[in-house]
Amino acid sequence: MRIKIPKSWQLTANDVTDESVYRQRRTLLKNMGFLGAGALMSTPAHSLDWFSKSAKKTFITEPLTYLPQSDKQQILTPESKVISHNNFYEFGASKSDPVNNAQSFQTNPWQLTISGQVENKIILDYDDLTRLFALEERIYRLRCVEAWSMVIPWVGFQLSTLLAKAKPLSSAKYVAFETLEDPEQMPGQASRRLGGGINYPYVEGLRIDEAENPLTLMAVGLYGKTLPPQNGAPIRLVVPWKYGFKSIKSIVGITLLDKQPPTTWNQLAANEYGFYANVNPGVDHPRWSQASERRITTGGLLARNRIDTQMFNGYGEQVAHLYKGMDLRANY
Ligand SMILES: Nc1nc2c(c(=O)[nH]1)N[C@H]1C(S)=C(S)[C@@H](COP(=O)(O)O)O[C@H]1N2
Ligand SMILES: [Mo]
Repeated sequence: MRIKIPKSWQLTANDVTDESVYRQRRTLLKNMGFLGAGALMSTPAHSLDWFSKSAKKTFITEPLTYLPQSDKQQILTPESKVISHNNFYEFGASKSDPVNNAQSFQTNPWQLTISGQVENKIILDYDDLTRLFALEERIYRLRCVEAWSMVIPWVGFQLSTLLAKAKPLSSAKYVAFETLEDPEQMPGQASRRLGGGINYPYVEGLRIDEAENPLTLMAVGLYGKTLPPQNGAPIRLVVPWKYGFKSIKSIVGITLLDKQPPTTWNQLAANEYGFYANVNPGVDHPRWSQASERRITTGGLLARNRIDTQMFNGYGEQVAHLYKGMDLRANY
């Protein structure tokens, strides 16, 4: 099932100015077998196994750029920053820890189980994650609660297509997500100090209508390549209208529930991190303002990269209706 997104949001890569978009686009097309050999040189930083294996399946060849008007002239966050400035506390609590500590993380074999209040329980293995779904490339903003943001070309599929295969029962009102628990591979789980005091596994949740919204993506790649471990390989959630912590990485379990599930950051500091976590410039974090953000771009001291934060991270047209009548100050 594909739900149409309003036209104003469906742009092609030509609407984004950064030249690297085109280079990356060509790399992706080449890997998918659409460009002749020798069309360009590419030395990918990480494995392309999934994409080369899935070359024959349906793939929307132009990326869908889901950016608000104010962002259309913005450049993509360079790949080098997307894969080196991360929050993934299982590999350490500082932004440079994940890239340094996650490189030998084993993502194959993998098992993702969809269970709970469903008609069909589903278990997907590593190959299924991309083989079973038509992959799309989508450019989304992602804003961290710590007030930095990026613009990232993700590769993935709509969570709604996976949920539809599992057939949620009418009693299913929430979707809970769980990250792998493996302290032997994840130093932050082995040491409370390294792991920022989180009780693992990392868990997240969405209301079922949020999970089924067409913007909610299961990402298996970025910049046309298999997802690097520090960004949540082999499969992670991307919910672009919510603060980054909702976009849980390296998922092994999806459970349909009749009640709201606990979430990691809410358990750690309930007054700072709510269940909804919708990007909202009007509701500050208790310790800092949420009115503006630092867009991570090509950087440099002279980069003018402080921008106003937008309600729902700019995706109000797609999601504001989900919260009609709700007090978003109380449900932060
Ligand atoms: N399992 C897990 N998922 C996680 C996190 C984490 O620490 N553990 N950090 C979250 C936070 S706070 C953010 S901002 C995003 C960052 O995603 P990125 O590193 O791909 O930009 O991942 C989210 N998903
Ligand atoms: Mo975050």
